[in-house]
Amino acid sequence: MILARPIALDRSSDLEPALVRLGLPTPARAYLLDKLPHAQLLLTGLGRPEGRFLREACETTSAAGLLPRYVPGNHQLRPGTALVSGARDQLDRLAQAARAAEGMRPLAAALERALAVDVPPPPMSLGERTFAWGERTYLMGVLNVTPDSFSDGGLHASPQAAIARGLELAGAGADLLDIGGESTRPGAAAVSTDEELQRVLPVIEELHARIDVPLSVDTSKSAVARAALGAGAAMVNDVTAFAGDSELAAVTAAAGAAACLMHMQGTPRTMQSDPRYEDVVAEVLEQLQTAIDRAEAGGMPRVRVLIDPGIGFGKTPAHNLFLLRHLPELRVLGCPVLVGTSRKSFVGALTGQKAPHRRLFGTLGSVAAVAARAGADLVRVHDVGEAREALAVVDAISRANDGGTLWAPTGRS
Ligand code: HH2
Repeated sequence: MILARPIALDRSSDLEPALVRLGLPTPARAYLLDKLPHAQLLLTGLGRPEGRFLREACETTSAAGLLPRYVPGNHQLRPGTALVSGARDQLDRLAQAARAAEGMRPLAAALERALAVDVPPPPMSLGERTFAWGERTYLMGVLNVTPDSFSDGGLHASPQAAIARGLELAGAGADLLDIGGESTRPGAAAVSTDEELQRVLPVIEELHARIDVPLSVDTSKSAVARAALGAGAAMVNDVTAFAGDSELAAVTAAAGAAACLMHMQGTPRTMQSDPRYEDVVAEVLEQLQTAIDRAEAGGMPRVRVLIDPGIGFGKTPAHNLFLLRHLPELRVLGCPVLVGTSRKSFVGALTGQKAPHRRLFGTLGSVAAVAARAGADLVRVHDVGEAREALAVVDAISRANDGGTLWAPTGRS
């Protein structure tokens, strides 16, 4: 029987079983993997010299550049943009040519980062644990010590209840706990530094003494972060991405802690009134890069930074879905990607569940989708045990490295 089948290609190595089936030995497979798969790179922010360089370099490397002459009808592209397409070896040569050309270093760096999206960020130590990004999807458990959080407000508002919940989340398999004392839901009331400290500090102290799960403090205030880091927290999760409190980056850096920098359009008070983007992925990327620059200016090493597209923070349901589908593109920044979809309103809109605590199944669907697309390194969830089970299956399917044992004929190299 003649069979023709398309091959599911998430990454170029997905083609390898087909090349084995063709009977090709290792060197030939490696050669073809460089030649066959094509990538499309969208470039923005180019100056005239870069545009000129790309036009010429695309000729010599045989990569195709979508420059005006390739566009039917000779439409003008927006200045500063290009779409470059080619096989892996052509794009590598293009990046090398940029590296060697005068004044093209920023272009070379951008191309190199785009070509390295499949390479996981370096492992990160948090407290006693090491997060080996790429091996599996890690789980951050949400612990809100607030009366008004959208999903669990008031449930663990006393220190005792919050500590008990933290122990429960740790027991359910959380890799990290995110402890917050101020709700970020649209329209939430602001909380004073003293009040926020009173809420989170006893919980962080006690959990740090009792469990070895690293703790993250969900705050935008440097005074809260300083106290929390002093009490044993290993990470600062700031929804303003260091744009709110100018001391926060330096405080985080001085403690040697990690930081999660999240994208948000507007402020929690206004963000959902009429969010607009022309290109949501590009705008999120640009703002996250600016946030990383702020972190570095405050003394933080890039390898201690995680990024987060900020699902539901100044985004319509359509923006959220588009971003989640394009999550792998955020990898060009080279930082681990954290995603928080848990119980959020877009899940409610899709499932018809108005009450946030009824959004578990929809949440698990979103967690499975972002983990399977290999776009998320860490997912922030309220229901840790349930997400752990879902991820055990999703990761086994989507990330499993079978080492070639299923399809490589034995005895052949
Ligand atoms: N979402 C919330 C709060 N903090 N931090 C990051 N990095 N990413 C997120 O998506 C994120 C976050 C909102 O969820 P929750 O903590 O449950 O609610 P509230 O802010 O009302 O306490």
